[in-house]
Amino acid sequence: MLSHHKLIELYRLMLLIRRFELRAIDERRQGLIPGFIHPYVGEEACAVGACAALNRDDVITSTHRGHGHLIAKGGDVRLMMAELAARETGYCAGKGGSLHMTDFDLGIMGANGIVAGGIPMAVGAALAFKKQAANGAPMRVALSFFGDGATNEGAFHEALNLAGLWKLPVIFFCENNLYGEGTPQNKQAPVSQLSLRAQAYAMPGVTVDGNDVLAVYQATRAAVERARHGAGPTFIEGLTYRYRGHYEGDPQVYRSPQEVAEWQARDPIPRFRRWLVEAGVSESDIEQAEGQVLAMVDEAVDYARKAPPARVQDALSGVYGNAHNGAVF
Ligand SMILES: Cc1ncc(C[n+]2csc(CCOP(=O)(O)OP(=O)(O)O)c2C)c(N)n1
Ligand SMILES: [Mg+2]
Repeated sequence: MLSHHKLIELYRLMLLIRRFELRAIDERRQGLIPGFIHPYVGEEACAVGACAALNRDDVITSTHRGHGHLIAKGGDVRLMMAELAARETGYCAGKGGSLHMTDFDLGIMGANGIVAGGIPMAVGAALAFKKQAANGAPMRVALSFFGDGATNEGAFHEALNLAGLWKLPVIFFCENNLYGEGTPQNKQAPVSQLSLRAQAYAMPGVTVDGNDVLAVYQATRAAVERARHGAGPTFIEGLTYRYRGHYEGDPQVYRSPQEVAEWQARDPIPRFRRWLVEAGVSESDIEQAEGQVLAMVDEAVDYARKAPPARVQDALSGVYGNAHNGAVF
């Protein structure tokens, strides 16, 4: 069982993702942030539950809906907000925006604008980890986040095939939010339970309530144990839902307000808050975490506002290298 401290940490991180994104949406409307945002609002339990089962030196790959993954793996919200605001002090020196934030020190191999693009990257990392472990290093684990739509891409199937064949230490975490852009799942795949797809690649596939942070944590923990002990990959499907559009500004003609309301009744954040209170965590500890989150988001906006804008003359530096070392290849 998790300690009180760790339980509050799960709540704090989910709330930080929610508040960070709602604030970013607001700041975008007011002009601080150019470019697109694909909000993760509603899906926070997936990122937080899964990353809570990883070590700092394990790695994740992310998606176009990546803010939650970064924050859950320890990403700095000041550098994230500065990046969204196209500032020189942001994660990619203000040149990448929402879709490219990366932090190798934290094992974050990057947000990714290419649907399913992160999945083979995680398999490559897992192959390296397996080879390093054969030379005596502790086994590290790679976890790839991707959506339901990504499971219809060739890259998904090729990556799972090799991971299953080579028994690599990788976890495939599918955030099934029922839609790929505006296309509902029954119009894009012949199976509705996506974890069944794991069978074709000789790995366990489990479906969990992706709005229950503890259920996600437990499933991921079991998968991490398997991977660390050389038993190979696991596919986890988290059933969840995004409360906002595919992108901020999406008119959402493909779904009904009733459907959204039904899922909002299962919001992972107030649900876990109620659970914490029932489990004996004090109101004051919870409120303290809530206060910290608000202060961090305010500080992130302040940091972004004060930072210098990205400069046109730096546009070609760091394109293929570390954005901070100015290298051009
Ligand atoms: C290879 C590729 N094809 C198409 C797109 C356009 N696109 C961006 S997001 C998206 C939907 C992805 O759906 P899903 O994987 O379920 O993720 P979700 O947006 O629901 O989180 C599509 C088709 C893209 N970015 N990359
Ligand atoms: Mg989806």
